[in-house]
Amino acid sequence: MSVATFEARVTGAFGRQVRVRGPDGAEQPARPLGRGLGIVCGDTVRCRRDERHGEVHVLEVLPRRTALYRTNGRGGCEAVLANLTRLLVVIAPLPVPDLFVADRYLAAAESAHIAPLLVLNKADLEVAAPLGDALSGYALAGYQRLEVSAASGAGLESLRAACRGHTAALVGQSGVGKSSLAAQLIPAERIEIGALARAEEGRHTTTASRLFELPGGGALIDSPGVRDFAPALERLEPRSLGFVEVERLSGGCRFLDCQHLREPDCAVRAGVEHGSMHPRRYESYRRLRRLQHTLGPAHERAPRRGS
Ligand SMILES: Nc1nc2c(ncn2[C@@H]2O[C@H](COP(=O)(O)OP(=O)(O)O)[C@@H](O)[C@H]2O)c(=O)[nH]1
Ligand SMILES: [Mg+2]
Ligand SMILES: [Zn+2]
Repeated sequence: MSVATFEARVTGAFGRQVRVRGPDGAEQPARPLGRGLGIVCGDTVRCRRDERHGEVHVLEVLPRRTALYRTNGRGGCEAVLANLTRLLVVIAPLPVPDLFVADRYLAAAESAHIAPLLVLNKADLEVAAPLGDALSGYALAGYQRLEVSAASGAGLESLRAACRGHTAALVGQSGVGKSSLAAQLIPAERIEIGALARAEEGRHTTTASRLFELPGGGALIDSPGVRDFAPALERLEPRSLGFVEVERLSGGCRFLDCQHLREPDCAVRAGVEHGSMHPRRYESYRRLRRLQHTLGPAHERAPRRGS
């Protein structure tokens, strides 16, 4: 007896609760067969329909084109989203931005070869001087920026164009307006807005990333907001940790393995002094290096047993 299998796209994964969209376009729950498949939103999976129980089983995860990785609680590396071709790093004047989060997403995207785009939402609100200054740092690094407003509709056409044909994901702090933007781009879907604001008041939440088909082709993932994002450090470019301007400048450093901290003749530090890298971005880079030093060697020298 042969049982037909089919390929499907994972539209949501939360623990062992997985949703897939099959070739017929219908979204349905699916059950992973076996543990440790590590299915994430955006994955392509091979499925089989179990007619007797009226279920869909996930048999395997097909090779990923790209993956966004983070450090999990145990210092290990885990995929968060798969097969992205664009990362929309969303920031806003309110809530008060933590740009280190944005920097880390940008670094992870760069290292994973996912095209990043900085999206300044809530363009209807005033940009305070410190944010304006930080934005100039991103421009200096070479990041393209879209200014949009989910509230007024400004800039949404450009955002739509930037997503067309891509598998794009909206990431960033809670409250910046990721779900509001997703709701604008996919009006046919019911997307909950402000859901995480409530979750942060202490309730547990089952909010997970969700993938939607874009009307003009392509897919958009709305991801839950985060307070922090720790990229998987072993996946970052060793020389620059995924900071594009560090990558550019580091060619001039005296040492090939320069970490751009205290080494003599460091072209990156010189670049910061001469205004070719924004000091805030450099501070962000240093923090990520420090995180690498705290997590990295300790983790290698003393592997935890039994965990
Ligand atoms: N003023 C303004 N508020 C917005 C805009 N976009 C979203 N918001 C508000 O910001 C809050 C958080 O939005 P939400 O989409 O849930 O953010 P998320 O946590 O990033 O998904 C909600 O109260 C939205 O109404 C915008 O463009 N301008
Ligand atoms: Mg949201
Ligand atoms: Zn250097």
